[in-house]
Amino acid sequence: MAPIQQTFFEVIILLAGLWLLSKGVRILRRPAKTTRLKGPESKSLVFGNSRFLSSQQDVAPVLEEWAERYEAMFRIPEVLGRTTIILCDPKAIQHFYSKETYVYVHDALGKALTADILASVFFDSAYMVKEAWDSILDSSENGEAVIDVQDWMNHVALDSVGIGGFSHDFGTLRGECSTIAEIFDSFGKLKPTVLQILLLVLSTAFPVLTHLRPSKSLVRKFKLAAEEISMELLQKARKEKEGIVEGKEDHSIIGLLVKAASDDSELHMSEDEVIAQMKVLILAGYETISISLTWALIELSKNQSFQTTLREELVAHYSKGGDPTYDQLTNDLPYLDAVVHEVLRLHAPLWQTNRVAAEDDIIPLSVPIQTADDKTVDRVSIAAGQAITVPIRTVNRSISIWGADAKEFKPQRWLEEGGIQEKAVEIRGYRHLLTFVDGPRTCLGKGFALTEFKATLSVLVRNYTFELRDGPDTEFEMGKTILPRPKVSGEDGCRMPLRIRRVD
Ligand code: HEM
Ligand SMILES: *[C@@H]1O[C@H](CO)[C@@H](O)[C@H](O)[C@H]1NC(C)=O
Ligand SMILES: *[C@@H]1O[C@H](CO)[C@@H](O)[C@H](O)[C@H]1NC(C)=O
Ligand SMILES: CC(=O)N[C@H]1CO[C@H](CO)[C@@H](O)[C@@H]1O
Repeated sequence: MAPIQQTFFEVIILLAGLWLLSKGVRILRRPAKTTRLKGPESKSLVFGNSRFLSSQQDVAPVLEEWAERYEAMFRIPEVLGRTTIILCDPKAIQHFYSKETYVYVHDALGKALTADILASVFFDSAYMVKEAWDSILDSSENGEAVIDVQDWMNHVALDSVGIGGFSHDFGTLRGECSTIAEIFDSFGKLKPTVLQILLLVLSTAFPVLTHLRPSKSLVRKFKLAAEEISMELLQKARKEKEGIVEGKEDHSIIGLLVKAASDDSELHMSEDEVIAQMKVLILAGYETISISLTWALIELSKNQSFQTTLREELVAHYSKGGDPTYDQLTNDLPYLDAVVHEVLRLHAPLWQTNRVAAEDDIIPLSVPIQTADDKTVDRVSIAAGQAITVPIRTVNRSISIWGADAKEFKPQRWLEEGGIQEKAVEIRGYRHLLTFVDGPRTCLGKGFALTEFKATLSVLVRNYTFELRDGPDTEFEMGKTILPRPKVSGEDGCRMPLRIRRVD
């Protein structure tokens, strides 16, 4: 940004801040009782460190370095004098997640999501990808093709969440256009405009504005499209329930929710609540899965030995019969399981959880820290209103927690005895990972996600070899969509070109 623009921004933001202050918003007030923690100096009077952090490609190493330089619990100055506290201490994180309150709607959605997952939905999607790739390879002369796997994984993720989530076939794998898919795609192609950058910075100060990121009109379009689809699906599900549509019972997540919404049920979910949950499903189940699958294919392409080991395990399994069942995906394919968990550890699609303390609290620590006043403490007071962040990505890749090879993709660590360091075992989340978050607010789609992840990889890796288009030295960077996505450094859009061949 040019210096003049920068000054202009600072003035605008200062004015906006002063205006809100005059409206009685208590943003400059430092929470009175929060323990004074160490942390980096403020880089800007107005922005604190917010703009510095949002200009970073990857904040994880920055936060890891700060945790090392200051303490495993430290504070960051943010916009207009606010602060955020960052938790990297396992005990503190466990306390933080376990304290969250249960929300009632979650309960119903959670039950529906864990009911019985039909792996066949995911195999159907995977075989549709196979069909499409086979026909691409059939028309290529040398039996190889470069394809954008990111785009294909978008289709897999959207179609699967549509069918598994609410019996709706978006049909993107068959080449149908979906408004939802187009909207998500356009997030990836956007270069942020000046206004969006401004909103981004403001939204870190005023969480009300968060929904304006990254583009207000796109977000509104998304909401409308999701509502339209939701209404349609709801009506369909209702008809099915009343027996107007014949055929088999609807086992989709939303089908189960609609049943929960019936009047004689104790749940009494309103139509609006069901629609809200469908939107959550599309948002929560689309980007996350698509990004993880893309990363899995990248990691397997970077080092062929991982790919070969995984393929051998799959071929051996398939030689005994057809597609693995849900139980087999969970229990009988240890290397597949290790690959999936290593991808989730290194490439957690959600980088952090942000919360504001609803009431005063005391957070215990596993290792005592020094406060800014040079006192040694093993617990930290938090005043209501204090913003707190758990940097999922930082903790998962932290050298102090995972060991010297923390930044390497190493599926073996999940299989070897003692492969997981003692400190990592203290992280109580699913398999010591924070990727799905711990406690009452844990990801409700974890089983759905793991099954989809494994089913898709098992078919694709069994049938194709993957290589990076430009060889093993390809550099990657993070593209900004709704969540950060991998892309080839310096290229436009969020594409991930890989060279595929059939396995003979
Ligand atoms: C690799 C894939 C996924 C990852 C890493 C992931 C991660 C997460 C995380 C970290 C949260 C907690 C967010 C927070 O409270 O701050 C969450 C919430 C949730 N996830 Fe997932 N998720 C994944 C896939 C899915 C899928 C496939 C579904 C559904 C089909 C799903 C459904 C949900 C729902 C319903 C919530 C609760 C949302 C809310 O509290 O409003 N997730 N997920
Ligand atoms: C690939 O992974 C194997 C197994 O961990 C390792 O021995 C090998 O050095 C790796 N190769 C490269 C190029 O990183
Ligand atoms: C492709 O994978 C399926 C299992 O998903 C397997 O049955 C089939 O034989 C594979 N085809 C080739 C050509 O390897
Ligand atoms: C956040 C975090 O765990 N940081 C650690 C990174 O690794 C160094 C070196 O092992 C530790 O000192 C930090 O505490």
